[in-house]
Amino acid sequence: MSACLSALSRRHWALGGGGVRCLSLSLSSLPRSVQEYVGGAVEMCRPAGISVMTGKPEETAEILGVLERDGVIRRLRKYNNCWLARTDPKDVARVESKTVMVTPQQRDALPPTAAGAKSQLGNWMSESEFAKARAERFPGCMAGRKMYVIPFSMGPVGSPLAKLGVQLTDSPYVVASMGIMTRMGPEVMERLADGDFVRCLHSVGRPLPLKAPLVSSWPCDPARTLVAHLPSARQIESYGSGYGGNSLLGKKCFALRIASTIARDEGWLAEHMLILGLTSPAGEKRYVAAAFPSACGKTNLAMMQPALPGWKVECVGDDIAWMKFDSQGRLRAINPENGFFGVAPGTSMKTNPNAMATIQSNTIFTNVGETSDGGVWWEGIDQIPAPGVTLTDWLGQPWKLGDSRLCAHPNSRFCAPAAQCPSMDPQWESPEGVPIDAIIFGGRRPEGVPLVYESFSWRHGVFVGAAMRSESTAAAEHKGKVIMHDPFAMRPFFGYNFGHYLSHWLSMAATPGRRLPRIFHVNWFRRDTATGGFLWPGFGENARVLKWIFQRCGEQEGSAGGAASSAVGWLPAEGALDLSGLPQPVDMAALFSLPRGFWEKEAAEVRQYLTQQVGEDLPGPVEEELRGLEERVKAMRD
Ligand code: OXD
Ligand code: MN
Repeated sequence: MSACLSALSRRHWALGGGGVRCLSLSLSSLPRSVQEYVGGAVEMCRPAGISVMTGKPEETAEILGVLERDGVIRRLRKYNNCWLARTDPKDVARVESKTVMVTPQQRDALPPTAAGAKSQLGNWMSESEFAKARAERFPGCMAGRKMYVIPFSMGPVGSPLAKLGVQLTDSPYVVASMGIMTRMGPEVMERLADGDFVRCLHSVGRPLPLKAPLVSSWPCDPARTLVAHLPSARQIESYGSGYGGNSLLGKKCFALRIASTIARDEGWLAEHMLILGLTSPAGEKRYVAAAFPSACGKTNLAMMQPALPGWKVECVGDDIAWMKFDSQGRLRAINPENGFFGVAPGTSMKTNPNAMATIQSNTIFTNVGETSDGGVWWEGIDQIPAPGVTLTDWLGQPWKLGDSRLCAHPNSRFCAPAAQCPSMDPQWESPEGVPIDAIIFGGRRPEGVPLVYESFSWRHGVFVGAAMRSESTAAAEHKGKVIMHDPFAMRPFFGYNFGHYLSHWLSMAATPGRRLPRIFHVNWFRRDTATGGFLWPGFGENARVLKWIFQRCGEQEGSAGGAASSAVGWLPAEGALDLSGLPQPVDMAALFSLPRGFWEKEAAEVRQYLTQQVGEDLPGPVEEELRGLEERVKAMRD
């Protein structure tokens, strides 16, 4: 046994069999609290070795070498340092049904539902059930594998808004991906010494020797996958899946579920939101944060190239925002991530040239198709393979254009460093965060919901967030297209009771002197009822909507200015939305119509949902806003 571990093992754990080898950095150089955490995990998981990861390029190259040797990734020779992983087809998405919050009382995690209804706002597991589930999974789960210790920061290292974590994992794929998605390195190590950290344990659940062969060289245990969160202990334990959303624990598990609990306790917000900077032709700049459920084009919006001459969009983040009011009363936001874990299908030079530029180097692709000249391919990439170039699908099978099955899995991903994106905002790593002027909620709504509207107030905006619905997505295990409730785009990511979350949002307005961001709702996806085609061109043309939002932020709150009041909120006044130079005519009447029958049904649906799912934990002010909508809809003319 090496010296670095012997001191630890004498104090904390005894090693059986051949002992543990300690590679790279010595464990004893880590703070005592980290050593203790690692010690406990080693005792339970019994790895064959430990590596403490420092994030150095040589170390990353070594990890990629291990993955290539084991057949987990293949080099994509068309690009620079890009790789393709194909997973076991049973491990391709977040598994919401196996994602649980472990709290002393169910009410801590979930509002009480109406009799007999199952909560749609997450899953709760009791502490005793979890202890049993853990004991059935983790003991010995890393046998024969190495445990990697990854100290990381969510947020720019040293930012007052950043938080630290330590992930222990037996997956080198996770190590390589965490190296892209988070910040690692000596500064993190230094800060760990005097700070608290979120404890993140992950195992693919396939100890060696294997009892059954791996599928696609991808270790996982889908039948027993469990992604558990213990918010009061600031702890995550994930077993059985190597797929990003379940295994890169800094992302959804830490930066949303655990962080939303920390944010509630500390008075800030951890949200499923992109952050972008918008600059007008006059050089004035505003930042907005926007919450969309998965697969609504968040990454495309965050990296948009505006179709409006003179306007500029710059990206701060594409998925998660941590936001806190500063001493001047401004809401400041950071992107806690350091990379993009974006959905590949649909990404092209037309839809997102900035993403396409970002993924030309240092990128790990998962479950996309491959071209015989060492490139990637997916549905919607908008590229015809050169003559003689053949294609392989995400399952490793030959594939031809026109085949009925998909070439790339609909939830296939690219994992790429944010710094490589040509449109990153100069302030994207600013430690104090960027000032947020507007918050946008949105969803994929084929019917009834106008292109854009503004809430009447912060309180009304909180209701608009609570009432969000969207067509379902491939990012989770749901099948088919249904309009699902997805309040604040956080339905799969709440770290605590949604009713209490709403109260927390309402409480942001209680402190005097704050400049509350204005709240908007957008829908790029309304369809023509006759033809079924989209009514709005989307993509770069969405800058027209952002321009209106920008202008509204400069007008007095509650004043008409460039807006007209409606039953749902402020709509752009006649002529206020810049339509100059639109490539094709847009049916504005259809895009902004508010069919009374639709809104009656929508309000009734929202009432039923909030009554059934949030019950007595629904804050009074949100219920009053719902009543306000119902009354305004009743007063609508046909
Ligand atoms: C994601 C998601 O992966 O929201 O970002 O599912
Ligand atoms: Mn997301």
